[in-house]
Amino acid sequence: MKRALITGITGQDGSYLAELLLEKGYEVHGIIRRSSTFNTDRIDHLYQDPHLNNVRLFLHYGDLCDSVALVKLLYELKPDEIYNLGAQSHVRVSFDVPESTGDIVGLGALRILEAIREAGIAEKVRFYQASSSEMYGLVQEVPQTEKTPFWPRSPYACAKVYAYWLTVNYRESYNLHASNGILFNHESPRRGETFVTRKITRAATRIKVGLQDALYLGNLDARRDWGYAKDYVDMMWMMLQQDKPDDYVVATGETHSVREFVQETFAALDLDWEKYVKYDQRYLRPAEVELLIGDPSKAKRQLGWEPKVKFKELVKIMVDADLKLAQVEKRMKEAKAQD
Ligand code: NDP
Ligand code: GDR
Repeated sequence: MKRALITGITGQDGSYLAELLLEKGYEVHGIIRRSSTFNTDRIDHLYQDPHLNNVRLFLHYGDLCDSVALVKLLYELKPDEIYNLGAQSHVRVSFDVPESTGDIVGLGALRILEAIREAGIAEKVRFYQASSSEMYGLVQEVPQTEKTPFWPRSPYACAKVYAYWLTVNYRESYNLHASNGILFNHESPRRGETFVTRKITRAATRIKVGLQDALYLGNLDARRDWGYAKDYVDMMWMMLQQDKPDDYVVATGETHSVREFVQETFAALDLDWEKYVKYDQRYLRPAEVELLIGDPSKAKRQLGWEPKVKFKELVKIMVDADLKLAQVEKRMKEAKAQD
């Protein structure tokens, strides 16, 4: 049985990747952070009592800022595959907490790579680094490919560039099977609620059922290449099944503005978006990434990967899920009012 370790298992991608690996028969280990409130919502449905037989999901306390814990864990587990998904992943927030973002995203990747060497598993392990289209930042070329130069525009993106090059460097220096997935934005009903797509689908569905009356947003003109998280975790796994490590763009090849995402969402709910969407400058970034559109042809050519879900279907998946959530929320509110 193959053994995988996922950092960031409690996040959007970590939860889908854990599902995928369990389906494939892996033993899956995840690093979680101690928190005063539960932070395992996205993986609770996968959790099994460790006292039972045939358990294949194991959670370990740890942190990308704690080298000793990482070395110990890698030494004990000796995993076949490591997926480094842990991050302070919010671009706007990285301007507020640049140092800790750099510590987790940049040095965190370094700590895992060094832990691989320290644990003596560099020859057998395969390593995936969650690189990001944010590294392209200021537009140099359209669409963006594996060869497009980086021009990061936030502390988050600068840290991701550092982690990207470390991954390449450890591949070249130590012959490590280390690959970068340069993933463009990918979304789902499990997306964090402060990222723009989920913020929009949560708000519009709450407006629909009468729980909210306005949605405040920043820059509506920014354009993103939005895909579906479930499609993208397939590609993470595929990259580590190749004989040779490499770097791949993972994208849909389409770009849409935030305004179009708003329009599509409100139209799906039969609402006039202009009545509800308001501007708040607090959601602007000191430096913005205006246009992202990826060229996934290398992933298709070499690995046969193609996204199944595109923009309109993605919006529908998210709206349907959030509408159900809003309806439950409304019923709970009404039940409380009757108490
Ligand atoms: P999320 O923000 O949903 O999840 C981030 C995960 O990282 C959570 O499990 C979080 O734990 C964990 N984490 C945060 N800080 C630490 C730390 N100090 N030590 C260990 N773990 C930590 O991100 P996504 O799932 O959306 O993204 C996964 C990865 O892919 C990230 O690295 C992100 O930067 C990158 N990426 C994402 C894209 C996207 O569109 N989603 C596109 C390109 C790259 P907790 O739950 O406790 O907060
Ligand atoms: P991004 O995602 O920064 O691309 O990073 P986000 O959804 O936060 O922003 C996308 C675009 O929407 C504009 N925007 C707003 N954004 C947020 N969050 N809230 C708002 O109210 C709002 N109004 C407009 C933003 O300015 C931006 O242009 C995501 C993260 O998952 C990263 O971790 C990942 O690396 C990249 O995608 C690829």
